[in-house]
Amino acid sequence: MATTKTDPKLALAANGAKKPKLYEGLTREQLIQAYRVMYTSRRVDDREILLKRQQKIYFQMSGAGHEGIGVAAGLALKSGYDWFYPYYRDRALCLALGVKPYDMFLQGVGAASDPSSGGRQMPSHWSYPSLHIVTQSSPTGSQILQAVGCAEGGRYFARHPKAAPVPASTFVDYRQFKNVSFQGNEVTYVSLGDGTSSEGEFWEAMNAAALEKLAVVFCVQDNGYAISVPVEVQTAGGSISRLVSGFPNFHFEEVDGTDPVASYAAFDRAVRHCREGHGPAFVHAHVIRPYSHSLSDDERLYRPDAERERDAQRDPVTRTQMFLLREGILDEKGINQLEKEVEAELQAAVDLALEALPPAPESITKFVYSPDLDPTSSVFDTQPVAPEVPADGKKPAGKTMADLITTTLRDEMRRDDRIIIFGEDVADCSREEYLKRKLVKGKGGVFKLTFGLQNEFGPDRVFNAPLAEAAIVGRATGMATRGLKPVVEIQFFDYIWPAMMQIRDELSVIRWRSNNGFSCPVVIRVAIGGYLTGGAIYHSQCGESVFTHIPGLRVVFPSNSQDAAGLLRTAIRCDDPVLFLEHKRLYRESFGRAAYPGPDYMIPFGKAKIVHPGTDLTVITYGAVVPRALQAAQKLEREQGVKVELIDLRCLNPFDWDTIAASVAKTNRALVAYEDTLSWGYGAEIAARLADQLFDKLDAPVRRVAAKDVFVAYQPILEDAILPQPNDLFLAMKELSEY
Ligand SMILES: Cc1ncc(C[n+]2csc(CCOP(=O)(O)OP(=O)(O)O)c2C)c(N)n1
Ligand SMILES: [Mg+2]
Repeated sequence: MATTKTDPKLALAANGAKKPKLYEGLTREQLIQAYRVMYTSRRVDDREILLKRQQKIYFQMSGAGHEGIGVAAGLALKSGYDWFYPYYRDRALCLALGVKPYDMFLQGVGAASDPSSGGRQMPSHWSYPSLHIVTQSSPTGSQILQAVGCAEGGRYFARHPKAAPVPASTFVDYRQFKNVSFQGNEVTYVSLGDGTSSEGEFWEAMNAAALEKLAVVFCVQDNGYAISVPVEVQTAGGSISRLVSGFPNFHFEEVDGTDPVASYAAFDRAVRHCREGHGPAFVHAHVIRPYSHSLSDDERLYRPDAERERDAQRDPVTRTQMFLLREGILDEKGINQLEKEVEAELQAAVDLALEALPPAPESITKFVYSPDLDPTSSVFDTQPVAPEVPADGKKPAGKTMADLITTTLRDEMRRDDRIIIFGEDVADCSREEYLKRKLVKGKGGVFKLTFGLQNEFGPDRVFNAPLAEAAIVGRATGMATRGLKPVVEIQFFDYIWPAMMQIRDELSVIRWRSNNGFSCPVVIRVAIGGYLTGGAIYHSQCGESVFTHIPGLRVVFPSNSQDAAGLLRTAIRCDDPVLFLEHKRLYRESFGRAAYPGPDYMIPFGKAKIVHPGTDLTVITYGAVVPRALQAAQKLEREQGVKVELIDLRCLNPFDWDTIAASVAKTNRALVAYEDTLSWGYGAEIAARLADQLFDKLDAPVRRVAAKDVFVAYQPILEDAILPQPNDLFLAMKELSEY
């Protein structure tokens, strides 16, 4: 245990009075308080283990062995000022920051009043908004990228303070429900285990933090094991410190994390480096794990007694107690007294928590989406402005979907300083001086939809991200938690999968799992779809139903430029995360061009459009199948007099059941058409609902037309055979109308 480094001669103050002895800057009172936190932390674990054995709580995850580094971090950082992305072993840190044992027991019993999640998350999944402890999940490592985004968010507001106040806008938007706080020199803490440092997201986060010189302290709590896997099997060479040592701009510390004094000294240096703006820091703390991985694990199956006894010699709680006695900071009586007080507090907290009411079953759907701003409401129903008539009186040329998406992004960025755009290639030119010297025109995306935005709004608001999709979504999630509105781009739908963990397990569930404590209304724009002649497997995929299956995520898929403008604006202004799917084939198609609908044009989510009215058959579709189905419907009407009612859903989650139901009640026949592979696709849900709710209205089976159950091939003859064509749609419509 580190003792004072103060020269004894200097311990005498100028007036001769003895200065109180400090331990790496910590006073005796602070050390007693540190011990109280560590002891409390261990005893909360012990109480939880007992409660679990008595079947009064349902899970237990201990912070045992990690108390030293936890309390040190709590002493070096400021609660409610700095930001925290702790992991499940950070019980001592949370206690040091002000969380009460009672709050922890409430989560254990799954109480309605559990401040972290209202009974939705297992214990040790911390979330305390007023302390800036951001809701934590179970996937190892997904918090790390968000911590980077959180630090970026804080820095953005410090550099652009006028983005922070809620504007007195004529139109409601997410800002009314997103108060921003920032300090200018705040630090973001993120922790993880040694095993978690094997996750790709860890490396993406380290890279981003180093590149951006962000004030993030990465704390690896190395207990030598990831469940049963020892560190030498996990980390090449057995030392994460050695592996990360080449990252620039970092301050590095490696410390005995069972020693709170040495840990505090290391943390203090790390935090100072960050707070002074020099960049991120890395604290590698060697700790122990005396209670197995969790209550479901028995480490004696893979660790011999001798090894476990070696660890026990380093137990941080016992060591700190010995240290206090040795230094004369507390005597045995004092220790006993402190421990008795803690036990009494815990007993009272447990008794109270066991009486807490469970959440009401009816509450389960609360906070899947924003309770404040409903994007299906009339607030988002505005009319397009009349197009300007050119001087020559000729009808103005319609704008492409690409044009209107760019225009909408520009309009919204002018209106809202919290919008930032990043992704792969989205900037005009990362080497700013080329733009300034007018040596280059700028790129603005592989489809050029963000062209000119960096030029107008600057590199703080429009910038290229490293090629790392999880990082794009994870950073955006962290930024949005702080109140920014990231509108990020995934270059091709085919490459969204590295971000899937962030989308499925983080972005879409943060509001729900924190019981509305946190939210992250990010917009993810994604170029999707085939019909490209040459796009092949990896530039043509659909797969929207994978995302419509995720509660908490809005999914939009426009088929024409006016809808794209109206829906993108709703996506940006609304208070929920949105996946905005842009069909590449439609970007510059002559179908569906339209005049600029104005800077406030919005379409509510979940409102379909009847593209072609009819009475004989309902066709439900969206995206690039809309023009193909329209062609087929027009031919069927011409040749057979069959009147097809063609519905463009525009928004896939929520979708407009009322329009579908009203149409099918009238036509008694339904065909669902979509570009994605047939089986388990988006049409399956619509077909199932039709069968369930409109069975007595149907005069024919519900049919589907979709892609074959294979990937999209390169050779155009194969692509044509794979994707639904106008003739496939024509034949299916004809057959169904004759049924
Ligand atoms: C992405 C993901 N994979 C697997 C798991 C299951 N799991 C939970 S904890 C854990 C080990 C983590 O070890 P480490 O990072 O060293 O942290 P420690 O528990 O030792 O503190 C695993 C594999 C998970 N939660 N998330
Ligand atoms: Mg570990």
